[in-house]
Amino acid sequence: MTTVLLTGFEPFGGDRANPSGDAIREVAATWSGPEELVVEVLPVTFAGAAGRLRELIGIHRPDVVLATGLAGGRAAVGVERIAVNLVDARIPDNEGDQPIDEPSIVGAPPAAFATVPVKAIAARIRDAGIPAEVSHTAGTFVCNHVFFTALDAVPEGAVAGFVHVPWATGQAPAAEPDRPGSPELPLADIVEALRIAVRTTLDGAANPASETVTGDLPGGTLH
Ligand code: PCA
Repeated sequence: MTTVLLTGFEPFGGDRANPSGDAIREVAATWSGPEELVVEVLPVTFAGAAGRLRELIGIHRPDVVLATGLAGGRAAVGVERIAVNLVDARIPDNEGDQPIDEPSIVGAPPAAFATVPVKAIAARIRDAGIPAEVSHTAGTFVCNHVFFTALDAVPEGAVAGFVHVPWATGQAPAAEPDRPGSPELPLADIVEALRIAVRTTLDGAANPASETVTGDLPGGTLH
């Protein structure tokens, strides 16, 4: 049985909501298989999140690990291409920890590439009419830490990736005189984008040559 581990995050930074957690619950509620889908909402803590992810990978031995989180301020779903071995927290996590300039995993290489087909995922999400892009930084907070951990912990032969999502409609913090409001996407679009990300990864795993179809699309940035 093919198993997919899909994670999201709880709210953090004083926010009331986190669309990644809401969306993965909805993906699970509407999942019709045939693969087994395991979902879990992770804590936004450096101490807890990566350890829990390793535990889940050990229990379920997934073929695909897709972690997701909120990137408030982004307008498009971001399929992350690179995890860096760096923690530099601009704000405290949900336990008040704020590690600065530490490795995500001591002794590991400086960075790792996602092993899910990032360009194919972004292209298929866009084909569904939902804004999506390949992103080249997942930041240096808990999301990047979990992404880097997923790539380190994933079982031999399995793949891992990370998808950042914008705010869901009605959830972004209100605009202030010195700060514009953040872009939002309907939660249903975020749910659909994550479903497409999982399905595209499963299709890619079943047919590795399929990535070449979108592998030569430009997906980089000039700066
Ligand atoms: N976003 C944060 C952590 C949890 C989340 O949903 C991040 O991008 O690091």
